[in-house]
Amino acid sequence: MTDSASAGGSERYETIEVERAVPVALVRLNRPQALNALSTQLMEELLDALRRLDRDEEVRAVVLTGNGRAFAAGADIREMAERSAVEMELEDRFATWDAIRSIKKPLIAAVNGYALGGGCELAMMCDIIIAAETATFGQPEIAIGVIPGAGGTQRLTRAVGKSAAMEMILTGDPISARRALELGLVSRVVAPEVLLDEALRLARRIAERPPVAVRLAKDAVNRAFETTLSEGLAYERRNFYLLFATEDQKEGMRAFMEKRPPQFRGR
Ligand code: DAK
Repeated sequence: MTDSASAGGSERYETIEVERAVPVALVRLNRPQALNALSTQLMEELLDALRRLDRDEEVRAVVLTGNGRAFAAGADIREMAERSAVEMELEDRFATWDAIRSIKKPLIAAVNGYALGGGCELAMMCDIIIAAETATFGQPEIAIGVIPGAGGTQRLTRAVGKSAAMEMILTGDPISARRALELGLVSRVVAPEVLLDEALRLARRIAERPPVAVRLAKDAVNRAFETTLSEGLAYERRNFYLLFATEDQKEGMRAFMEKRPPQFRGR
């Protein structure tokens, strides 16, 4: 089922498209003439859509992709070019970006083309990245006189290690999807024509799993980037115990013992 209207109204957005195909949803960045440059409006619309989908009980995973030949070629350079440091600091556009971290449901980036600068950073804010063979990843900010500002120096370094991150960030040169796979930045590379099918298939597979456990698993994995091993293990354990308070845990374990498929209800 595809139902854009009940996604909260794809028609209300000018720079993204939302397709609700329960139990998953597909969000497309839609400024192809600017290679989906991440303008303030686009980021605000994206956050609004993701928050609505996060609250939508029927949607259990979200795929994010780009229309045209880019996932996103970065933040909108035209919008930033003449800003002063004080204007940038006062506007605090990072608040929108930071808020994406609070989305609880799994986000899968289906990277169809350029994922550069903020585009690469946005992909890295997702939980899983799948790339088309034709995709390229890079942090080219150095070439325009700045550095990554939406997490690139931190998330890329954690994803690919210091040496490869330094190469990419100090040269600004992009890497291919194959290289991104070798480095562990993405989990799969597929032919461009099957990218969306693969991403949606993965989203549907996750959507079969008990939703509360999926959310708490995402939460625990993300904690690994924030804390020490012993604190992370304690955090994992609390989430593990918490799941014994869900009906889905009882259902999952009983279904196993009764040799039948489980019926998860997100409770
Ligand atoms: N911003 C604005 N427009 C862009 C753009 C961008 N990042 N990237 C491409 N475009 C536009 C081009 O200007 C062009 O527009 P027209 O001239 O047709 O009007 C159109 O998209 C097609 O691009 P090209 O003609 O350049 O296409 P090519 O195939 O020749 O080249 C390219 C493709 C991806 C190699 C090239 O477009 C390119 O180098 N783009 C810029 C890549 C880049 O430097 N990205 C990093 C931007 S800095 C922040 C959060 C995040 C960030 C900053 C602040 N806050 C919350 C405050 C992140 C910063 C960045 O990402």
